[in-house]
Amino acid sequence: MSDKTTIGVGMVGYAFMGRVHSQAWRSVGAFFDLPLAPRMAVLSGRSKERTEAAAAQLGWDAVETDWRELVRRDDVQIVDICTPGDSHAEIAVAALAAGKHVICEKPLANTVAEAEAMVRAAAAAPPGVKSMVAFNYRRVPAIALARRYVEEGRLGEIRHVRAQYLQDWIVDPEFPLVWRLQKDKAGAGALGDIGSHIVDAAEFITGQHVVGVSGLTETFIKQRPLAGESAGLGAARAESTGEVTVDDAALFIGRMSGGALASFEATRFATGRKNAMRIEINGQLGSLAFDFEAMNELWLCQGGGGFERILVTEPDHPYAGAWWPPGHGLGYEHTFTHEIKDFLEAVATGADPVPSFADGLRVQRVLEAVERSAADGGRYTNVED
Ligand code: SOE
Repeated sequence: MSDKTTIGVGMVGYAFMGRVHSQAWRSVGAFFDLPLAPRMAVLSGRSKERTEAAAAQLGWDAVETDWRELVRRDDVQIVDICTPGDSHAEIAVAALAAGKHVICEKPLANTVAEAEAMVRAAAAAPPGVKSMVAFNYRRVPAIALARRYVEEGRLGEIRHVRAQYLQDWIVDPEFPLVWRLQKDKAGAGALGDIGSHIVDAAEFITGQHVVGVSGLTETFIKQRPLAGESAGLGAARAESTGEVTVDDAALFIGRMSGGALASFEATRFATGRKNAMRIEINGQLGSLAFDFEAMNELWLCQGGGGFERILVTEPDHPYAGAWWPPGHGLGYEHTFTHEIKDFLEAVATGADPVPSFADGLRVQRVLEAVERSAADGGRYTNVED
């Protein structure tokens, strides 16, 4: 029997993100020596039958069909929000007011106004109540190592950030109108869903903020078959069609607070690219390059030579020592385990977890500036504070 203090977790939503978060909650204590032992107390979803099936499969002890009940429960101290963006703000604000710690999927919200309300709720929460937005790619060991190298000054002054997030899951015009393609549910398309990740990664690695942007967005397929019941990435199809109300792709350039020039490309139309989240940083003394499709590798150039491949699986690399012997590699799911580990440590020690809701709000402001710029023919637009 463990003598660690148990902390109850309530998770809202059980689709893709809910599944991967469940995996993280289940495994984190087995690989990291944590001050708290999470208990997967309650799962919430709208359909009782489906939530019960998901809870049984994913390892949750109880279910609720109304997230408000989950937030009210005494056996829940952490609320994990894995729903579409349209409910993030409402759930987070209620949970924080009830004194629950909150970890919320990205992007933080669907609008700047919602994100601001979440930041206010985090500031007004009882002392010691923590909140974090789940930009999981910060917890890829290679990306954390890239940040370490930049902090150590190995690249010198940063001149360029070149970031791409390339997917292709909606290239087929017959792919149905799932929630990620509806503005009222998702807030934005590729821009919010995956563009937010590369903005966060660029800011995280360089320590600079995006201060202004010039952007273009496009919706290539404007009508799609309505989605059937299961609205996941591989949803069933129906006869009638509906309007796609978000961008399929977004391209923007920007200026960073430390003087770097940046370019960002987020698209779901990069045929053949499944989850190519890539970032290259060029500095005065060297460069770094990363591609999630080879996520255990970081490429480093120093002193003007070519790039050298670093296999980021050594015990002294971020997070890697907790897992397998060198060279055995990690996957997508480990990034979530790492973020849950960092969150639990912050809850236990009283440290402020990052990325904070304020960090999430800043990303939201960048996304909104891109939308304003794109609506104005790509005019350079400041990111408002
Ligand atoms: C779909 O584009 C998606 O699942 C994103 O929502 C995730 O944040 C990303 O990690 C993978 O792709």
